[in-house]
Amino acid sequence: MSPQDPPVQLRCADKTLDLSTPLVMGVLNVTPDSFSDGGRFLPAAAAVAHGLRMAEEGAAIIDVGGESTRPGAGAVRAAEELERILPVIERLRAASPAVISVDTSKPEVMRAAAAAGAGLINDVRALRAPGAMAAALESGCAVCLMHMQGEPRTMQLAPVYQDVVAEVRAFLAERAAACRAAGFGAGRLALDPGFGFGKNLEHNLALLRGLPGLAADGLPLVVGLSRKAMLGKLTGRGDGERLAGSVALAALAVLNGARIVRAHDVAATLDAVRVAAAVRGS
Ligand code: 8Y7
Repeated sequence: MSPQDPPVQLRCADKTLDLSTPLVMGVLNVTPDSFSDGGRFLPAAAAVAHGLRMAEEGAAIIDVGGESTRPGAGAVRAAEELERILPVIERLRAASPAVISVDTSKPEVMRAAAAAGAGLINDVRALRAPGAMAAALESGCAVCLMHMQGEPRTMQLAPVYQDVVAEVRAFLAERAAACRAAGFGAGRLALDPGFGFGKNLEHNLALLRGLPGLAADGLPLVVGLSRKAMLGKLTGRGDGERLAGSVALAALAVLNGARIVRAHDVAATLDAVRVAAAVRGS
């Protein structure tokens, strides 16, 4: 970024994020397999406490998700998703200055989450669900448009591209253009290549190398690499042992231009992001 450029900002309803230094988005999964004994009872208090801890560690954004989008995951009804996330959004909103993000593709969930205080919609389907574009537009929230090939249940079976970087870039440009045509103003959009969403290891590595050219129109880039399967392939480590690899990828992503890094381990990731940003000179 040259000194004459306007500051990069993300307008998240009543809050504005300054992206002139890269930020960390903390992952807060509110699904039965994350904050409970596996039964129906979802202790919102535990999820809120974890969200507040991530904010204290320096997360500028807390990404609250009630529908698992991990490879192989099934669908969740809107009512159930709302029952999981609304109490958490309301309480985080009241207790923390962080921007609350809602990880959803459903228009009714977008509307209710925005009314409860969310400022960012993180949609792995990039507002392609019927009604999602209008709901997101009216919400006043910023939107993260992510690329995914296929659907979570089957996307990792056999992802195929001719040129993964070109195809992801074209998809993101098309979704950004559709949003602008629908009325999204400057500063309300961010783009994400969707690491691991219908991508094998070679695809993910190509996207990481190609990151500097992915958002040709200058929209801020979000990346999510934390604990992902590509780290298992590269290091041989299981889910709980990927902190060092995740932090390395976060630094490389920022060096290649990422402005927001979605991560589970906020304190360590923020250190890596600050170091990489200093090297990059942003
Ligand atoms: C991403 C994401 C997930 C990502 C964005 C996981 C919800 C899988 N990954 N959202 N969500 N980018 N924007 O392993 O990479 O966290 S879920």
